Amino acid sequence: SAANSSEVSPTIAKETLDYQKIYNQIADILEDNDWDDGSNGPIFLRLAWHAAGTYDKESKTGGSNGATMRFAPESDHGANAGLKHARDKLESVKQKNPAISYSDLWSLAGVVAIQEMGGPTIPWIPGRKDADVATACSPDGRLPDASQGPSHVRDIFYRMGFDDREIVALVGAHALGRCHTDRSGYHGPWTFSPTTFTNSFFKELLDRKWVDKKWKGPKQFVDKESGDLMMLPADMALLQDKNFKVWVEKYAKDEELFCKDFAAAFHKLEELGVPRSGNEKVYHFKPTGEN
Ligand code: ZEM
Repeated sequence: SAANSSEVSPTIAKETLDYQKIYNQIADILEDNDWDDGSNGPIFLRLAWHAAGTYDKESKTGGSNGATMRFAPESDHGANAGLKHARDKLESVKQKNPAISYSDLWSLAGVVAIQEMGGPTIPWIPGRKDADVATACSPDGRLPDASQGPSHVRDIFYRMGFDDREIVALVGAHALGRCHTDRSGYHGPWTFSPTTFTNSFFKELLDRKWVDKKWKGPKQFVDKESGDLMMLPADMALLQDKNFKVWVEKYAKDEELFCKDFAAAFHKLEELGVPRSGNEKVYHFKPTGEN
């Protein structure tokens, strides 16, 4: 209320956090992982994406502000299976920096993951506030369903406010990480370099012959030649739709363009639903290799 805000003492300096230091602390635990491909980078990125990708531009609900995935029912949504590993892993950084909100911590972890795995610099702005009640949880069904095709993918990302070009750029994150049968039910990595940020998702998608995987699991694709790589039905949507495919082809040819478009789209994703005045300081972090 107005009365409350006027009671805030101007003599109490607002705590300023050293975000590069927190960035470095997250970078320090990135390889504290002895399963998967030896990196928490991909799952930190998936956490940041699932926190933000619940945004609905019409109702202006969802998004990374609030960190509502800490609470059931959102923590139990099928799409979020496995993300507890990432939330728990980041707890040590929260303990060292109690003043950072979980919502800032998770979105910053997405930036650290991308940059430390060799991706572009992602501009980042702090100031997200955690919701303290579970009633603020996003409804289930806002994140994309991997079993669906182009129109579903488009509907989901248009709801957040993205266009076709941004959609394709964002899904290029599937250069990183893998699917886990005990989480999503799908299996395998998209690329042979799942801990390095490259445009290889688009190259593999275009260049390989993709066939139905013969197994008892959900419908997915496997590359005919090696049998080691995978695509989700929703990944194949980017080839099936001609307006998506234009961008798959551009990004497969031009990694610099992909990195530039991805950085802008990912920054936009992390800003969805976060109240801003326009005067905020924008941070550009140095990868730890350059400190
Ligand atoms: Zn993903 N993603 N994603 N994604 N994703 C998975 C894993 C990862 C979709 C999807 O269903 C799945 C974006 C878009 C879309 C990452 C980042 C981003 C998995 C496997 C599935 C099923 C989960 C598991 O089993 O562990 C669909 C349908 C998408 C849109 C059409 C966007 C956008 C992303 C970031 C910008 C990442 C990094 C992973 C790997 C996680 C890991 O643990 O290795």
